[in-house]
Amino acid sequence: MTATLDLPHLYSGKVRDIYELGSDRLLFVTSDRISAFDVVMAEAIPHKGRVLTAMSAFWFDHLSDVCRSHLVSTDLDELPPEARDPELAGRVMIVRRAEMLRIECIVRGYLSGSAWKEYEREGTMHGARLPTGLLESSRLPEPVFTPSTKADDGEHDLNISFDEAVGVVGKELAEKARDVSLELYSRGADWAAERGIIIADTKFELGLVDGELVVADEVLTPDSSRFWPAAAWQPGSTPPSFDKQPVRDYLDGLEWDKRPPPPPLPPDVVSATSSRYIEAYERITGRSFADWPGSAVV
Ligand code: Q0Z
Repeated sequence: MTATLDLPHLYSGKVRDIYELGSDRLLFVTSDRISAFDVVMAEAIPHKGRVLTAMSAFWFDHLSDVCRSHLVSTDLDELPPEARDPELAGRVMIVRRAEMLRIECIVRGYLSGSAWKEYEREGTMHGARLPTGLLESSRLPEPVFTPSTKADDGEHDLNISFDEAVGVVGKELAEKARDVSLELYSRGADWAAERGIIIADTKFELGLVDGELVVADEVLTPDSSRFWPAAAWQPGSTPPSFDKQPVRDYLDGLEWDKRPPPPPLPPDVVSATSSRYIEAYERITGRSFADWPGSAVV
């Protein structure tokens, strides 16, 4: 499924690959791969790469008054002819090459994951005291910017204080990054909440293009955020993730030590997961996924 493109390769993540398109542009290709418990599954989730691409494109446009983005085009026809593989339709993004900030801009609206673990132990989140009596998955009094530094491959990112973020990117940029991240999250989370999806937390990757701050990478997708079905949210427990729940449920019922190789996923788990991704896209955008490029490709 990974098309080996005849372009200079720049990076690969678990589910995405970046190629160079000249000196100031990059090509993002999002695959249908899925990870659970930090392990990439053997099976692809049909349409997942296209859903994530479509959702990021929606948010970039919807939130363009908050911050410009790196997105130039999702149109396959704008690629060099030799790269126009129909198999890539709907899951490519031509982007401006940015000078990436060396911090991860995380915003949390709900108490979950590592933030909940810290609060449980210390009564703090990211070192700052929170009100007592919050539960796992509680909504925070207000969204909080909790930056981290990019760790080396395979390592977990490290939480840093706002002052440490200032040390990495400077005061002016750190303040801009914080303000933009909080506004992107608040606007996106309010929008999604009206459509039955809680975005509990998210990670933005910001960069500079010609000295201007832009939002890069993917934005407010299930892969960069925790999406919860609002109907299943109940403080005191962790709701199922909107998208990966069929995979998690299946894996939880097995005796697997969460180390590669992953167990094979049954076809019904794969197709239920695919449907969940498409449902998240359609709920958030109000658009039919059938209208996104590549749907007709067999
Ligand atoms: C994004 C990442 C991925 C591994 C670099 N517009 C940009 N200009 C320059 N660099 C980047 C971007 Cl978005 C950039 N990442 C994150 C994405 C695989 C790492 F698909 N790294």
